[in-house]
Amino acid sequence: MSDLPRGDLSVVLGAQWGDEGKGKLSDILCAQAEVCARCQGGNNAGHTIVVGDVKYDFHLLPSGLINPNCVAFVGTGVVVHLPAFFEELEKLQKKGLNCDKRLFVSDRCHLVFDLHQTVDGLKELELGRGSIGTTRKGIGPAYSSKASRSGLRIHHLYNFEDFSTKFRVLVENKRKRYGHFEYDIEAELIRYKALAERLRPYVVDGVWFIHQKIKENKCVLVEGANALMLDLDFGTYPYVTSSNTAIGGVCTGLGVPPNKIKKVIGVVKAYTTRVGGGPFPTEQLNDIGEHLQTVGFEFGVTTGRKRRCGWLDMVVVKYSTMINGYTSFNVTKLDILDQLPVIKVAVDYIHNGKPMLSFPSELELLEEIEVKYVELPGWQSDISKCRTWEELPVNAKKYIEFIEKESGVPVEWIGVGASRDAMIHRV
Ligand code: 2SA
Ligand code: GDP
Ligand code: MG
Repeated sequence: MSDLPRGDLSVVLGAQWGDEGKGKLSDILCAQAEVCARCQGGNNAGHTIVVGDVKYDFHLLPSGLINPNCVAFVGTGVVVHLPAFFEELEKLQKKGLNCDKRLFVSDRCHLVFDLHQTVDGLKELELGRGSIGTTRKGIGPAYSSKASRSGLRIHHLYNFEDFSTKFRVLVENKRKRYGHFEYDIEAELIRYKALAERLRPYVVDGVWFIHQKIKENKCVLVEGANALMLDLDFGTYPYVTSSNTAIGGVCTGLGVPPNKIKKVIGVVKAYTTRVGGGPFPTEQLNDIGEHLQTVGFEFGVTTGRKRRCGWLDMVVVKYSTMINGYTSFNVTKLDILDQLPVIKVAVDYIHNGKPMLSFPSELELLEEIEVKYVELPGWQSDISKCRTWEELPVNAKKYIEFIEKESGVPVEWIGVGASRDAMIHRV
């Protein structure tokens, strides 16, 4: 087990378009971490963790909950749909997790209402063929309310008269913009009054809470959701989510200074997947894509949608590395490449005969590029039982070393299967 720093933050971030396996690594590291915090996103996220015969799906709550010694914290930058919060908690409890006194939520978190989910659907309809392909969990509209200063935060629930006034204004403003839609305001207010009381034991001053843990010299792990290429500023805008999924989101979402971040582990799937709309230069709309989708069982954890699949893209990984400053990588799902005789990796985007400097801002340019690949030999053997670097076939080692050489980032962890133990740790 790698040593996580005490009194400082370690961060797990997705380096591509999400679903790299952040949940699995977070769970493993939470054997050591005493606090597992989410800092952005909401229940659009989907993190699957397999422990023995039990499969857990996390959406809004931190994966650290599986480990009984770990406290879970939903930080300020997360947008919280309260019915989903309790639904997920109940599901986990039914699976035998005791979450008593170890789940906390920041009083400054913005709330996602069913209203935001309705608007999410209406916006997608308006966009038609150019729709983003959101999870329809109301994430974008909730962050829009926050940015336009008309959102409601958890602490507002405890001054219910004021909350009710603000809530009515919020609904009416959305009706002005989208036309009348059915929404029973009074019934919703009754529901939220009860939800507020149910939530009370979980609510903490989010800034004080995280700083207290730091002061107590606790080992704190931040579990990123979504991924760099879905970041609101640095992703493939507008085909992104509405939060800062990059390293900056850790500071803004928890209220901690950057000098408290000591370790940033980038999770890189050994190939690339994307769910929803938007550009994907190495996508394989052919037998290879289907092979990766089927063997990798690439379905959305939140929506059940099929994920689009393609080759590993080092242009993306290097761009992601510049922004997030990874101290090491976890390469996941290497086992999914087991059967392939040849594996391709994108190393450059060629535009007008020249390699582009990096991943471009203008998505239109991506339609004019040619992707330059290198071909690496496959290993064509089952690596799912390998538990040490030495046990990996030589071509699998070469694949990992190629990623290290191209990115300049050491690969510390290698995933060879879905279960918790199917991980190689290079020390
Ligand atoms: P949203 O709902 O506003 O955040 O959608 C905006 C874009 O962000 C993508 N997005 C995701 N991409 C990968 N995984 C996510 N979580 C689930 C999973 C997704 C699922 O783990 O599989 O079940 O479909 C996630 N959440 C948001 C989304 O596809 C849009 O492209
Ligand atoms: P996250 O959103 O980044 O946490 O990833 P997801 O949970 O959405 O998707 C990753 C999927 O791959 C999950 O079903 C994991 O159980 C699975 N997984 C993670 N690592 C590995 C691995 O190394 N090999 C295999 N075969 N599956 C993995
Ligand atoms: Mg996921």
